[in-house]
Amino acid sequence: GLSDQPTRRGALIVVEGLDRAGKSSQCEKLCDHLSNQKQAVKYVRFPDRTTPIGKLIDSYLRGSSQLDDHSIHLLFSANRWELAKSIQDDIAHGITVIVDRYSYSGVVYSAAKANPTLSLEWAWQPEIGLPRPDICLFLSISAQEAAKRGGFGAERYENETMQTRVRELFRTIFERQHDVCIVDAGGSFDQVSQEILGAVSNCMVRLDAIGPLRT
Ligand code: DGP
Ligand code: NA
Ligand code: NA
Repeated sequence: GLSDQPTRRGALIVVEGLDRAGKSSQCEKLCDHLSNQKQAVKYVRFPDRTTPIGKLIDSYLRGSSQLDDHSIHLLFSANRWELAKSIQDDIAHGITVIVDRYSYSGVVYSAAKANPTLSLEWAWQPEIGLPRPDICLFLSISAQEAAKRGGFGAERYENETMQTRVRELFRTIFERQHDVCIVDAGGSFDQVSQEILGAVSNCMVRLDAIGPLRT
């Protein structure tokens, strides 16, 4: 009977982009949209600053502590690993998980530091085996557009030099990546959101064909 049907799994949706690209408000809109369609949905944001590891990251980002580039890189990755099991479980139970920043931010922000022993390749290693997104939406804005959206905050990485390197590295890795959907985030909120909703609904249709959550 119908009750024997396995639950259709949820999707793993990742939203990436520069600071001020509009990730968080677009994630909120996407959550609302899916909830309105009676889809179970959860929002996860990395770094998750509430865990013990997340508190170390928060202190580092606010400049209250100093850490070696490799050490902080591994903490960001550990912060994703500590939530990996719960993300997998939610997805298996039919919940779609929307993730605000993931491994792509992880490798790009660290590699942008141009530390000679912290290459993109090195930075990828601790990400291997994490749940793989069914879709990654990259919210792309130009340097000029970013500047228009207001000044930098006080956190580490919120400066012109870092943001320029981050933008270049995001472009470099996403050129090689096939399962990434590049969204022009320079348009109006509604234009951007329409593009995101369209890409996500295509992904949902393909979900059965994709099969189980990959790593
Ligand atoms: P957010 O809370 O989204 O504003 O992120 C905080 C800052 O940390 C932001 O500048 C991006 C950066 N970031 C996010 N994830 C990672 C990561 O895994 N590694 C590094 N090095 N930086 C990250
Ligand atoms: Na930030
Ligand atoms: Na941000």
